[in-house]
Amino acid sequence: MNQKGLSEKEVLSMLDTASLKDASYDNVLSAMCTRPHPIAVKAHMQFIASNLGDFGLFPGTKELEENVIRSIGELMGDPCACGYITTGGTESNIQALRAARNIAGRSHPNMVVPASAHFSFDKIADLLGVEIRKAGMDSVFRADIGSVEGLIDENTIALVGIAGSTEFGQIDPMDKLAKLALSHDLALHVDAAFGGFVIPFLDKKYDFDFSTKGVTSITADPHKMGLSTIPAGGLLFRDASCLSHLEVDTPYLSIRKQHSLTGTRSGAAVASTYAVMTHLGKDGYRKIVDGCMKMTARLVDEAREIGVSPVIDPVMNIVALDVPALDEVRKRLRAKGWFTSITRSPRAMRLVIMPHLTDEALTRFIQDLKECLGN
Ligand code: 0PR
Repeated sequence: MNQKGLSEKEVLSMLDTASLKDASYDNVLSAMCTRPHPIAVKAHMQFIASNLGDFGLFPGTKELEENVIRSIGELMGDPCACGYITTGGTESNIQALRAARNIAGRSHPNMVVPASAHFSFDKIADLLGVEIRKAGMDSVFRADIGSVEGLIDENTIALVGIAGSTEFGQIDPMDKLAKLALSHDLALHVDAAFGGFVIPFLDKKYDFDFSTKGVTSITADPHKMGLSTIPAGGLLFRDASCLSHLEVDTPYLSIRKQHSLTGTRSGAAVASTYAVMTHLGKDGYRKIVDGCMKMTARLVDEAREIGVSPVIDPVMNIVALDVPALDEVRKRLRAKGWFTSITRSPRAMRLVIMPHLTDEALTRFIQDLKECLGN
């Protein structure tokens, strides 16, 4: 740190230099985050000093959080669900499994997740001392129910289902996982970090939320397709008593107990989520999801025209394209400014069609892809 501070102008100019090095999202096809909605940014700034870690000081923000949880709960099939706004999918997944572990009280606990689970579950295994068992996939990259069942034993505390898998955007057969969970008396956590703000707005209906009996907790992130600001994750439990299994005593705060993983936590992200959800409403989100799905369909059609097929028919706005000479093509696309990512098995080009993508950008991408393939 400098001994003497620099002027505001100097500092802001340094920030400009740094921000110019960052991706602008225009050419980003690898991210599950996007530019937040302008009203989310305004709300975030208004609540920039609010700390829900000590919510006795911020009852107004706390009310907004209760409202937001009710709205997300309603979207997830249970307006009475309880929970809180986390820092993102990782924290929500950690807390859901922590509650399940504490409730089950096994000495050598294990969880059964599909092989498609996000890497946050590897962190959970390490942090919580819960063995991770990875079940196989069916031919379209959904959890194979036979494989899940085969991994359950007397020390299993929870099953995990993914609604919007990170690599393929696939939805696990939640009704079947729920039946398994109920018959073995296990928690069923649904990771809808991405899909939570997509699936309710798709034309096709899927079992994935609290309307399916047996689903005990859900992750659904406002800072992904919810268009809120970072860090805004959603964690919901069907049963309010689950939160008490996460509580610690906080004798010197304005509140007696705390159930969040972090101490100090952003009230700004809560206000931002409240603002964007209230402003867009279900119709607004449907329009956004419709737009992303139309672009996804166009991408698949036009990729097929240049000889590239998707690994599966996309369920949501995530496409895995079976591109020959994948590494070389991605390198060439990168040189043209595009950010793409990959799936692990099979290796394919993974593209996430977020609301920041425009039809014009998609036209340029297809043209560039065609050139990079050497067609
Ligand atoms: N669950 C699922 C299904 C996810 O896809 C992700 C993140 C998480 C949990 C964890 O969420 P947080 O990152 O909020 O803790 N999926 C993206 C991924 O790993 C996150 C991401 C977002 C990556 C933007 C890159 C990026 O630019 O691919």
